[in-house]
Amino acid sequence: MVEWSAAERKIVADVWGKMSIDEIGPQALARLLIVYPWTQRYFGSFGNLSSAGSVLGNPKVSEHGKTVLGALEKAVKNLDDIKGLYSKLSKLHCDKLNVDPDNFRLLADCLSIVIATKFGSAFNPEVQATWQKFLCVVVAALSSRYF
Ligand code: HEG
Repeated sequence: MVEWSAAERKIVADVWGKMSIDEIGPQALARLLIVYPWTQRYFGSFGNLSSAGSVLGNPKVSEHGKTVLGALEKAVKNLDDIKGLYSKLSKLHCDKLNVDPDNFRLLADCLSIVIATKFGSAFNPEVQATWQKFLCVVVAALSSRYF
């Protein structure tokens, strides 16, 4: 069971409070699909992903980016049981979508880069350390069905 200090809880809530799901979600998913193009294999129904421009302008990518961040918001609000919260989602990604779990970490990294770009110096090492811990727990929870 993961322990969260009061300071860590505050940092996670503060980072989340400064984020817009509608802005950050699409950007993070688009980055994943552009920087790690093999991740496109899971999104065959999303239409044109053939260039960075088409990924960035693809409405299905934007919509799904918002869905992913919507799920992340639930984790922000349930820090003490992210594993339980994501058990069904992990099953879906593992059993049905067959997503390679390495990709969860790649998306988490893309998300951190998008946030760092947006927050600038406010995303200082202490904030990053806590945010990284949060994403680590999210990735482990989403991967739980695989192991
Ligand atoms: Mg996943 C569906 C969350 C990483 C591929 N993803 C979903 C859904 C949620 C979600 C909430 C909708 C579930 C439903 O319909 O019941 N995904 C989610 C999170 C993260 C993640 C929180 C990581 C932080 N997903 C992820 C990655 C890939 C992927 C890395 C592939 C590289 N997800 C994926 C696909 C679908 C979902 C292919 C189905 C999309 C669709 O058909 O609309």
